[in-house]
Amino acid sequence: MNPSNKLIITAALTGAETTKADNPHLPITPEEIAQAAYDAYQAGASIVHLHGRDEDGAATQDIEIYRRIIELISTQCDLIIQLSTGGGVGMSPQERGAPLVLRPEMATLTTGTVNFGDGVFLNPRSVIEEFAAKMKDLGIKPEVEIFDLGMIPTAMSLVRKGLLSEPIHFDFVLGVPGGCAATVKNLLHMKETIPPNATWQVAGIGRHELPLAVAAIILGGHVRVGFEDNIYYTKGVLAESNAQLVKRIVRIARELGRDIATPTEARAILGLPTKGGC
Ligand code: KMH
Ligand code: ZN
Repeated sequence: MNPSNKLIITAALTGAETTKADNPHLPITPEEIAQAAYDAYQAGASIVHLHGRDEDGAATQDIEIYRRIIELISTQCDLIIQLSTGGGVGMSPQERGAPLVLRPEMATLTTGTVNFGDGVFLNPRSVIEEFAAKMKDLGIKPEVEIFDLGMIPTAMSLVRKGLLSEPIHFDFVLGVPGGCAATVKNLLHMKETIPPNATWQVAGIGRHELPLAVAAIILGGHVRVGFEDNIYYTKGVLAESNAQLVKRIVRIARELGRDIATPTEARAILGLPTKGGC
């Protein structure tokens, strides 16, 4: 199979908003997050999207916590590590951008402001440019997070300003209350709006995670699943682990004729430098 046709699965393990009260299997400590990452890797994930939590379970962008998580994951496997610069709603840009000094292979870059439930995920132009410039300086590949349509032209304006390099990797996050609705029509429109050389994945929120993932598999995109976006396996039944959500995507993708990218293959697809396996 042409490796570029392979499916990249990102596991968004923890997020900033989900709590253990929502799903007791949510990984919170660095040890739990690293174990969840390894299990997701064994299930077929090639990227992990990480958020830190403090000892009380609250979202944190503490560098030492991220450092510990990265160290624990990297000694076990060659997963592509992607850190969040979104953090949690209400965090300052300084706090959100702090983990970039760890020079992960990837980090998120949201190119616009969006209502986020009762909060506002604030991304003024100055913050977007600051994060993009920092990632460029440090050699970090951004995953451009698109919560609404207007964020795509903003990303393209960063290319014109020399702050973002093509090919861009987009993540269409659909179904956040306040953001773009999680419909296949919206997904198709976004896919058709980005440059042909871009790569893209979908992260459907809640019950939209699975149907949009299947649409992305069919449309040649990539998929993100995990407790950050969805805590259920089926209606009313909590997922037991992030790996369980990954495994289902692997099964469906294979049935639909898409094999699963290893981290090495995912690096090739995304244009990341190669790295030793484990
Ligand atoms: N927690 C959301 C407000 C990202 O990781 O970059 C933002 C978020 C996006 O999760
Ligand atoms: Zn996130």
